[in-house]
Amino acid sequence: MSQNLSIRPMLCPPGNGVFTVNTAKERKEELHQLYYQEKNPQKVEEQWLKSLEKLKDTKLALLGVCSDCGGGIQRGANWGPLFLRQSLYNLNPLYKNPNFVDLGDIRVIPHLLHDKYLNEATIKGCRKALYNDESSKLPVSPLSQTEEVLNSFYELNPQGKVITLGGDHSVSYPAVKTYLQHKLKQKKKVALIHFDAHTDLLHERLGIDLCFGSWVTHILSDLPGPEYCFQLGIRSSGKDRGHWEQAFGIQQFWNYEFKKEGAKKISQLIIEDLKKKGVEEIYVSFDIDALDETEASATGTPEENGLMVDECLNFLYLLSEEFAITGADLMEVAPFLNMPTKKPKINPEPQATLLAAQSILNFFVECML
Ligand SMILES: [Mn+2]
Repeated sequence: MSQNLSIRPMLCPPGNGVFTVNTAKERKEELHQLYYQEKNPQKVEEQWLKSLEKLKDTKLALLGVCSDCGGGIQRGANWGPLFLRQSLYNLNPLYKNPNFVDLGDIRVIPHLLHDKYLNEATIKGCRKALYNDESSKLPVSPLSQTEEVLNSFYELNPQGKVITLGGDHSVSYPAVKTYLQHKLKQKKKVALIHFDAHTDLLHERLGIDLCFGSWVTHILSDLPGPEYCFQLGIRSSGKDRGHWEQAFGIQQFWNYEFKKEGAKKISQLIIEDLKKKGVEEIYVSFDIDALDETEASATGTPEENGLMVDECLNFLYLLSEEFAITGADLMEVAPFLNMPTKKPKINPEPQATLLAAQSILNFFVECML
C-alpha cells in the first residue's frame, strides 16, 4: 500500500493523461462511462483509486504514457492511450476481469522528456505544479515518472506484468529498461522482439540521447547481450542490415525477408535461436509503423511496404506458444494524424490504425492474462 501511495501523485485516471480543460472532454467521459459506468470526475477518481488497491496481486496492469515530446517529425502520439483504451475495452471488457488493473495515465507535462535535461529551478517549478510541493522527491518528466512508477510496480508485485501504451517510441526506454532490470533481479533470461519500420538505433538526435530514434541503443546494455534483441519489419534506413548487425550485434529481419520467408519460417528461426540461448521470457515492443501504411497511417512516420496485422499476429502467436510474453508496449499511434499515403487510401483513418492496434493489443492481453 505504501508503494501505491508513493506512485499515486504521478498518475491520473485512465484517459486523463493529456492535460486539457475542454478538449476531448466527451471522449474522456465516454471512456469513463465504459470502464467505470460513471462519468462524474470525482466518482471516477474514487473508483480508480480503489482499483489501485489490487495492484499488489494483479496479473496484468495497463499504463498510459501520453508523451510525444521524444518524437520529432509528426507528433500526436500523446493521444494514443485514450483512443487505444477505448478501442481495446470496446472489444474486451477487461474492466470486469479481477486479474486486471488499469494503472491510469502518467501525469505528463508535455514540454518535458527526462529529468536529466532539466535544471533545479525548472524541476522545482514542475514539482509545485504537479505535486503542490517544491521539495517533493518525485520526478516530473514523463520518461522519469514512468521509470519510477514501473520500478515501484515491479517491487510491489514481482509476478505482475505490464502493457504500456505510448506515446512516441521514447516511452519504451523506461518501459523496457525497468522490465529488463527487474528480470535480471529475478535471474530470468529474456529477449526483446521489436517491431518497427525504423531501427531506433541512433546514439543521439540533435544532441538528445533519449528519443524515438535512439531508445534501443540505450537499453541494449540491460539485455543479457545485444544478440537478444530482434528487430522485425525494418525498411526505412539509410544503412543496410549488415551495418546495424555489425555495429550493434543485434539481429534484424527486414520487411522483404519477412514477406519472402513468411511469418512461420521467421518465427521458427527466431524460436530456435532463443531456445539455444536459453531464453525464458519475451518482451514485445510494437511501433505501429511496422505495419503497412494502408493498415496504419495514423502515425508520425507511416511507411509503405510494411508488415500486415495478420502476419504479425501469426508470428506472435507462434512465438507465444513457445515462450511467455511477460511485457509489451504499443507505441506511436497518433489518431489525429491522417497523412496522405503513397498508395490509394482503402481504409478511412484513424479507424484503420485503431482497428489494427486493437488486434495487436488484444493479442497481448489474451496471452498475458
Ligand atoms: Mn520506433
